[in-house]
Amino acid sequence: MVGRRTMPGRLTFYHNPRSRAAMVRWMLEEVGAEHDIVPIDFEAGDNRRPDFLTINPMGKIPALVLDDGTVITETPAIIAWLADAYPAAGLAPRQDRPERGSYYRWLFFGGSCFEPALTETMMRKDAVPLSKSTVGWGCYNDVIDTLEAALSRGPYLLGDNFTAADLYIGAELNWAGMIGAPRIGDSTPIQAYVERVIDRDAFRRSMAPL
Ligand SMILES: N[C@@H](CCC(=O)N[C@@H](CS)C(=O)NCC(=O)O)C(=O)O
Repeated sequence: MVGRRTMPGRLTFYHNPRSRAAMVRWMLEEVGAEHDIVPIDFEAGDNRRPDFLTINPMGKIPALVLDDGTVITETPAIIAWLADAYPAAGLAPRQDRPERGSYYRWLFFGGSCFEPALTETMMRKDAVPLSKSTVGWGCYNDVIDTLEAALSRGPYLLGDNFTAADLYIGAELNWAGMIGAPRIGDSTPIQAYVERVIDRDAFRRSMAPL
């Protein structure tokens, strides 16, 4: 296809290990992408400096910049792009496979349902719950019920194969457990899934200090 390359060039990754960027570092390790890391120090205000705001006006990381200057933000978008850009890693079902639909489903579920439901539960503890039929994530308990049902078919969200959707959902569930979110640490299917998902060399490499 005209204008498409098979392998991306060197990537630039804006990173802080105590942030969602940790998921992208794991994904970069999974696919073996050549990249440079630009550390972002929140305390020093790096993410609010004008040069960074030209990359992401939201002042947030992770951000990935391709060698042609294209900027990708939003963790699941970066993860999905990397899975497609490095097909040899086998972390995304091909577009013509039926699993591709489920793959999109769970990637988007992470960003549009799990994350906001978790935020609502952890940060609005005493607030009146938002209308379940109006907010896109319904409610936290429905989100967790849905994930537990999906994981009970396991070992992975799409069946036998680990995909980038597992990396994202698994990492988010792992993080939710660490911050003491309800129904995570005491859920047998969720804990078994998290342990399975993070038992990977690329995850261990991504945890090494830089
Ligand atoms: N929707 C974004 C959220 C990114 C985000 O909120 N990043 C946080 C760190 S986990 C951040 O950069 N916070 C710094 C700030 O907003 O000042 C994603 O999924 O990547």
